[in-house]
Amino acid sequence: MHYGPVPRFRPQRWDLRVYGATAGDERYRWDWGGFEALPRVDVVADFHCVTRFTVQNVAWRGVSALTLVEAAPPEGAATHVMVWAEYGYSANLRMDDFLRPDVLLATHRDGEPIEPGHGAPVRLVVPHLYGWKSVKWVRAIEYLTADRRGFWEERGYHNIADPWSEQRYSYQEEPGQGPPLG
Ligand SMILES: Nc1nc2c(c(=O)[nH]1)N[C@H]1C(S)=C(S)[C@@H](COP(=O)(O)O)O[C@H]1N2
Ligand SMILES: [Mo]
Repeated sequence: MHYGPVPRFRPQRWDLRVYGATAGDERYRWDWGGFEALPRVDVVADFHCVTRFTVQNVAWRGVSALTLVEAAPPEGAATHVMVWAEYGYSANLRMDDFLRPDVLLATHRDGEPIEPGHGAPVRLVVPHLYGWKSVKWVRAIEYLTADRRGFWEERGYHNIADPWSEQRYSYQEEPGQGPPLG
């Protein structure tokens, strides 16, 4: 399930960038070879789609968000991240949600490279939040010092997206759970 076309993966052109509120205003960039050289983790997790289905016990493999943040440290004031995909799709996350140990930039699902329609070559997996936070075709991470709404969070979906509290829609947000809607 996604908005817009499925991008074609061209390894020579692909990169992953980290920018925004980094320590010392550094900018980071990994090309495909550099990204493939990062250490891998395995995570088994359920996947919760907002339209109520849950896929259980998916085996993901990829680079832990913690590994990426250690390699590209944020400044102390960074509170949130915006995860950017091809074609401008985005999702915002609290830094604490991004840094949960089972959050990863996945390259493999159940032992196979992720399929193009499911986010190849790299997708975010955030098992503890609704599926629209699990950005497919990730190309950049932006560190933020104030929260900002991503693609669906601007269009009526909940800013936090915790499935255990059924945080589906922005009208359910309590004061302080998200920036004002534009
Ligand atoms: N780049 C991008 N990532 C995206 C989306 C999208 O439209 N574009 N849709 C999200 C939504 S709403 C869901 S439910 C999941 C679906 O992931 P799947 O297609 O692998 O099941 O991807 C999420 N990631
Ligand atoms: Mo979704």
